Amino acid sequence: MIRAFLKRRDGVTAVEFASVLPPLVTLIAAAIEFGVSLFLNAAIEYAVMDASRFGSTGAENQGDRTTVITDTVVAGTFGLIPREKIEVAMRSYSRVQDYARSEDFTDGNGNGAFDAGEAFNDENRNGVWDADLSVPGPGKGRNLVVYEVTYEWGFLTPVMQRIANHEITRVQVAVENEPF
Ligand SMILES: [Ca+2]
Ligand SMILES: [Ca+2]
Repeated sequence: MIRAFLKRRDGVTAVEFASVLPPLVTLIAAAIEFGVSLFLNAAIEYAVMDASRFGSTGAENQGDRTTVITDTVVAGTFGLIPREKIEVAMRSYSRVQDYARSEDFTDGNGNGAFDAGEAFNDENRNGVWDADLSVPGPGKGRNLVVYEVTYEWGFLTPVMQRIANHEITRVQVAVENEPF
């Protein structure tokens, strides 16, 4: 196409080129945004792994771990994500195999879901059936901790800014605590 463009320096080619330019620019802008968001996700995963190594010995409290994760994300993304756009949440499971598991129940009416009145095994002894067995916070030794980092990301290129002004992205990393 470029050779044809160079050979034919007439109005027709200029018009043809002008008509492919907007979709081409949009495509390039989308590719840039996609690349940057891949980079940000990788940087956040790295930050969480790094911070969880610091936290997994139990030598500090939840507040410190949150600060370390936030600091590492800010430092690792070259100022692309401002500190106030980052949220860190932690929940922990006493056993690794409890991840994404609900308390066992007897499905009396066979609808595949727990309904009030059906018998259940109250493993955490809180008197109610739980769809998720996690508790908030960084947990104890050998607990599985799920770190969830949410950040609000504004698009870099004007083309994408016209389509949408920001997106909310969530990165989850699960790490097992050291015994402590
Ligand atoms: Ca049921
Ligand atoms: Ca329960």
